[in-house]
Amino acid sequence: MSSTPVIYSTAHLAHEGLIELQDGVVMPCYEMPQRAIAIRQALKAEGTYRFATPLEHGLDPILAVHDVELVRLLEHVWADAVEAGVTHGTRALIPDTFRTAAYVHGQASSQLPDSGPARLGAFCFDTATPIVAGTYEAARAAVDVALTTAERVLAGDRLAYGICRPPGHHAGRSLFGGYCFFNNAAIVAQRLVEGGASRVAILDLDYHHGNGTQQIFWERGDVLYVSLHADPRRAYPYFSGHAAEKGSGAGAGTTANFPLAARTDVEGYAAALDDALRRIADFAPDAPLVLSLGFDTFERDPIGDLALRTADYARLARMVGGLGLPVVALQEGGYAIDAIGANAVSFLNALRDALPATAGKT
Ligand code: Q9C
Ligand code: ZN
Repeated sequence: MSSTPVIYSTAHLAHEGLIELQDGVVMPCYEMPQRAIAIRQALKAEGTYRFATPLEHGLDPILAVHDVELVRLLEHVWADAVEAGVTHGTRALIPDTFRTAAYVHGQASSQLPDSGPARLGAFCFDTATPIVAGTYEAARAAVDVALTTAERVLAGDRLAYGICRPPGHHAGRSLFGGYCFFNNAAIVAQRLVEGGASRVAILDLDYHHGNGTQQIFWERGDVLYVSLHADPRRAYPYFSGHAAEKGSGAGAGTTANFPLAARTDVEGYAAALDDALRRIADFAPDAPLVLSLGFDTFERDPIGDLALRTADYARLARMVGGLGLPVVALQEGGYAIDAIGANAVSFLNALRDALPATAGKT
């Protein structure tokens, strides 16, 4: 039996925000280095995964999805803040003033602060996504992890897994937030299109709606975005992910959202996944499936309210494998540190076993 490639970079270790602001309360960051460390350790212990570091891909694949202004801001904001002396001895930058649609409405000026933390509020949508000295490098490395993972699948592996950290699916074209800076999955999907695919499907199984991925491909008919997530009527990110959102223009009908009730267990989840997978099969992708894989659907996740158990991930993975598509699996959320490794093993072992050996050759 051949082993499954896992792509991992240590660059994520330097991205450690330490605090986030939730409902006015200062909390320790849920999105912490230990997440990726725990997953890596659990997969290592399995003995059937082969680890590799990512290749550098440069900025072009990022700029194919993101506004250059977002990229440059993230590159320079920490150094600018240090130079301006506005880090106040704290370890993280979190914007405090947001340029929302309501703020901009009816005004002529679109001028932004030139640089520094004040500029962040024009590109960010929440207070959960702190920036530290190592954030930009970590976000760049996560993209390289994702692209390298995709290349393993294009080279013939039926499954490859990228331990992307920071995650990506909340990041939009000019927008960061939700612990995400660059949209790893969207960048991979775009790469597959540029490589000649005419129909790429992204399946998002994170607990939260991937508002960024949806936005990036909203008007695109060549990329199908399908997401299962907690209903935005009660759950972050609140402003997207309703079933009525289906894309527009050339992308009309190529977004599909499956909002889930609180405490949804594997039966309810599998029923929605069955519908979601049918949507993907009907779309007939001619590229590997891009899988945004979150384990914040776990019953004991500290910020989720769904009810999946470790063994359930194997059942769900077998369903995904039933598509018969090779899979580029990219880590998104999941914050139950003591279980995230076992959950990843459960999912990935079953997915590998479920994928036909020839899938990678299509
Ligand atoms: N009051 C990912 O799982 N905080 N991001 C929510 C709700 C942000 C989740 C607070 C959650 C971001 C990749
Ligand atoms: Zn999530």
